[in-house]
Amino acid sequence: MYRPISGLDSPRFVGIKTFMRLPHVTDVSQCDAFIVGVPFDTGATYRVGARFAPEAIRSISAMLRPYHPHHRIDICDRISVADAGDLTVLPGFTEESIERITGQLVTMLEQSNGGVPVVLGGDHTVVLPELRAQAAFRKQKVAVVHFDAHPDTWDQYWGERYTHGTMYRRAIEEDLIDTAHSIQVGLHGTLYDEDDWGQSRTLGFDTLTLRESLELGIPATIARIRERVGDAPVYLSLDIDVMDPAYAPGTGTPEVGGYTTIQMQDLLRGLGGLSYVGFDLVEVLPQYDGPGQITALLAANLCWEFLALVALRTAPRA
Ligand SMILES: [Mn+2]
Repeated sequence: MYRPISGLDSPRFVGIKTFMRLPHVTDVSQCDAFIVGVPFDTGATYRVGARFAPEAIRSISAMLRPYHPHHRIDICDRISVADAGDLTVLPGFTEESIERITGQLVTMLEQSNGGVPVVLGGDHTVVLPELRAQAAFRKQKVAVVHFDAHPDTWDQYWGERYTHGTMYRRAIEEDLIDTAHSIQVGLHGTLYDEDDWGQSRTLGFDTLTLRESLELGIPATIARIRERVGDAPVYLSLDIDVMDPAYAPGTGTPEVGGYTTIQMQDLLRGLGGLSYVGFDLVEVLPQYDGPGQITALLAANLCWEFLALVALRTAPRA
């Protein structure tokens, strides 16, 4: 059973930076969940630099403690979590990277017998190999809860079909997503066309724009997500650009008018009890981050909420 080094035992600035001061392992067979970096950013259409996100998130994640005061659980009493390091990627070679990321994730899913990966992106392209790996391991498609400013269901950018703005369309074409139980939440920002959001609904996603979500309120947004997902195995993917740039300036394609930190904490805290198979936190760009590493700090804390969601579905160990 892996758990983090406590800041009561040694100061939190001491030591090599793994996520939350968890043990670094190369074998995830003893993990209920594992942190894994996927530092791939060749799929980005504007700013690049998410390849440096895993190290930035890990660095500030030394601040995290194991007890969750809202859920009233010690996350690490309930689940064994370790930091599995980073996957190998090929910068500049998107399709080859997707193949390699898929293979490495399948190995980890097999080794951990379905342990839950919490992926530190990387740009959002990495969701395609994540979903390919889940489908290969589970022999079934999974539902997706997708928090993002953007639908990421465009068909192509400049004739290129594999980018961080097109991979949800590719995933649906490959029949990796149970769209009937999937939802995109938080869509906002300027569009190319009136149909930019409608194309996601045409492909089968339910959608809640940021405005619709705020008009419903957070509790009703939670209810809409829970009702949509039901009992389906579900992958939760969070693009940090769903947040307002005031809270998360360090991202590749920022859009003004997103969620606040507290709204997103409340959303995630309302989503316990779903059948999670994996998570990702993508599109953090440390070189555009604000003072105090606020984007990386937020990202680390949202990943901690993901671990709590894994812990909530698991009974305490004897
Ligand atoms: Mn995205």
